[in-house]
Amino acid sequence: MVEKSKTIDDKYSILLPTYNEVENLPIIVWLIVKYLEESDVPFEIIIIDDGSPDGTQDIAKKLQKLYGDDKILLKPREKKLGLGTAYIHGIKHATGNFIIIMDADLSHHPQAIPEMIKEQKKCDFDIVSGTRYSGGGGVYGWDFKRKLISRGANFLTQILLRPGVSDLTGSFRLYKKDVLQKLIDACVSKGYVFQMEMIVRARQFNYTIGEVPISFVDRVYGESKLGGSEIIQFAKGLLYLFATA
Ligand SMILES: Nc1nc2c(ncn2[C@@H]2O[C@H](COP(=O)(O)OP(=O)(O)O)[C@@H](O)[C@H]2O)c(=O)[nH]1
Ligand SMILES: [Mg+2]
Repeated sequence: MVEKSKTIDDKYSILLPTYNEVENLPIIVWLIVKYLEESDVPFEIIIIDDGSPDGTQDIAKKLQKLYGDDKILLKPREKKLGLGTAYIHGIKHATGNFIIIMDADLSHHPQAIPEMIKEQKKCDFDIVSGTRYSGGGGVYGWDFKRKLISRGANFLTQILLRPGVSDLTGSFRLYKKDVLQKLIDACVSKGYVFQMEMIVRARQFNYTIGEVPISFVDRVYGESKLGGSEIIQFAKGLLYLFATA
């Protein structure tokens, strides 16, 4: 539970990028609303849908009617333009002073959000990262290959860049808005490696980072967009960071 606090001005903008998440969107939105209302924190959900052919936007419109257009903001784009730019697009419309980024496919459970908020307040952290690789965190439903890729990517990055954060490739995080904006401006990579570059750059800028253990559950509905080309891109991005950071 997040304490009813003195910082009444804090507001949390949750960015939900979606591509073909028609089954997942109503559930994730319901869960976010439930946990944040229980915690009594001001928030808004910004849905960035990239022209999903499965009707995700129709569902998003219904959810907006249901919860109100102050709680659900729809900022769609014409076609699939990638996750990195979806965040940049979403941030432009955020009215909160904190941004939470998470996947819409139910891999990230909204119950961790109040914990991230609490952790942030503890030391006024610039960033709080959900971690699958320390404390009670974990990964469920991935096959061996996917686990190996994720672990391997984290391991390699730890060795090469020593960022001091246990989960580098995860994408369930809370940022101060101005911090996220600066990091996005500084980051050069696109795709899977983007999350890792954000943390590496955060270290360069001496931002403070807290961690909250999360359980990551593989998506039940729909398909992952991680493919072989993403893995190659990740390796290239890592080497680039190693050479320049
Ligand atoms: N707006 C937008 N969202 C995307 C795009 N690609 C993936 N997503 C969303 O980003 C989140 C993570 O994608 P996902 O395929 O689950 O990646 P994985 O968890 O690494 O397999 C999900 O909510 C997707 O719907 C994109 O090009 N545009
Ligand atoms: Mg996923």
